[in-house]
Amino acid sequence: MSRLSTAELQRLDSAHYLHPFTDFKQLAAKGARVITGAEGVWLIDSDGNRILDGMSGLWCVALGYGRKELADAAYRQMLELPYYNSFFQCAHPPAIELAQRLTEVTPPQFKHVFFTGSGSEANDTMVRLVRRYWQLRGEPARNVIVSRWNGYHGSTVAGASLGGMKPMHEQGGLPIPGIVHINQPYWFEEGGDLSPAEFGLRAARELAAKIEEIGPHRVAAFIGEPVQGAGGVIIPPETYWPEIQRICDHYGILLVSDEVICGFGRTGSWFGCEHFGTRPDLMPIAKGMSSGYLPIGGLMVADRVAQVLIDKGGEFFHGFTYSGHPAACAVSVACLDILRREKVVERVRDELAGYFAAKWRSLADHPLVGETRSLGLLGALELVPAKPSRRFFANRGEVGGACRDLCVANGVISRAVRDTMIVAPPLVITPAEIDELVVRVARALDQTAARVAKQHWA
Ligand code: PXG
Repeated sequence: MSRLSTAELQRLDSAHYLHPFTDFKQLAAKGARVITGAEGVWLIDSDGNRILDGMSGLWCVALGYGRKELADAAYRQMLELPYYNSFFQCAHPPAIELAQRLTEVTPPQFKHVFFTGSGSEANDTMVRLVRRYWQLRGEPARNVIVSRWNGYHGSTVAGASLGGMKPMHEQGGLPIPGIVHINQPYWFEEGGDLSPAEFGLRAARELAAKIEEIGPHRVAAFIGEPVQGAGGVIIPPETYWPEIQRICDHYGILLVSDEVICGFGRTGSWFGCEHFGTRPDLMPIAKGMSSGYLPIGGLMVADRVAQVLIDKGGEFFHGFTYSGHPAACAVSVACLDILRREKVVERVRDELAGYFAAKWRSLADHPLVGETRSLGLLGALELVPAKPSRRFFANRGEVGGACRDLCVANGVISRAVRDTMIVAPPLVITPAEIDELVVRVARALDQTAARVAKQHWA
């Protein structure tokens, strides 16, 4: 298949393949970028270009491409037992081993996991499990889950409902009942004249106000990403998460930390909740769990929740054909081995995060850049028409889109969320490759500035 020319691949692609999150008509006119190979942090496209993958695929390829050990783990497991399920009181060694190993790397309250095939399924599982928990506790009226505008929790019906992406809600009558949203802790856009610390408290206290509005006896849980990823690498002020934790404790509601992006070292801690000092009851996980080599996700369940589900008995009518898929579990175990052996998380925390932060911050001098921010190996730039100001371009999104295309033309993948440019490179990136990433983004910024001037965007 890869022997076909780029033009032929693009023709077949637009003839038959409906891509995720894509304007099909626009893509057919333009032709897809076809990626044919990859090594380390570098992608290779069908024309032989080498592109630095500043997004780790979709935030998942933490260990970089071409890891033979992960491929071998899948191969060996596929020969031994390619598939069996965990329904009907069955189990198999890779799922058992992974379940135990996950409890070694997650915070101490977690000793149980429910496996899924993706982050979206992990969040669907969360909704059903949280509601069952409160039923078993004799409080079935507690079924409302509070989430945030511009959060992202997946694309299934429950995942997209939990997410706060209005365009997703508009396509298909979402959110489903029992899911409500509060504002996000996005100081750059919504902080007004408040300091980040004041704004963080105000954003968190919207949770208390929402709980009072709904009725405390009806609220089951609050969900948030430690750092909003798809929403634009929104790093909340330091005051935000401690106040959220306090409010959850005060009202006795469950705290769900969606670690699909932040988990497994992305922030420089094993899990984002550890960086921000919260004690979640549930953690959806995926992506870095297998470094993206095979699809797998899960829901970590804290003891106080798991114990109710176990002690009260009765069947939990939920699960997927591929819950705990043996090959995916074997890859995930191998992935955890590498993370530990190579001290990947410690290296992000002690070496790479600081190096990346300094380099990334240097882009703040660029005339288009209104703010730089980073945490671990997550970075964002806000593109603005005038400095110093937190005002966005009138044609919001167009400048970001242009910058993203120019990044690719300069051999680096960065993602545009409206006019916020974001990166999340593999956790195994070297300092020299960080230099290269920043040089390429800087070049794209210069070219974007030239286009902004030419088009009189303001
Ligand atoms: N939770 C979070 C926090 C996520 O970021 C999901 C759940 C859903 O996971 P699955 O495996 O079902 O996709 C995600 C996924 C983007 C982008 O463009 C982000 C995600 C997925 C696809 C694209 O930023 N995040």
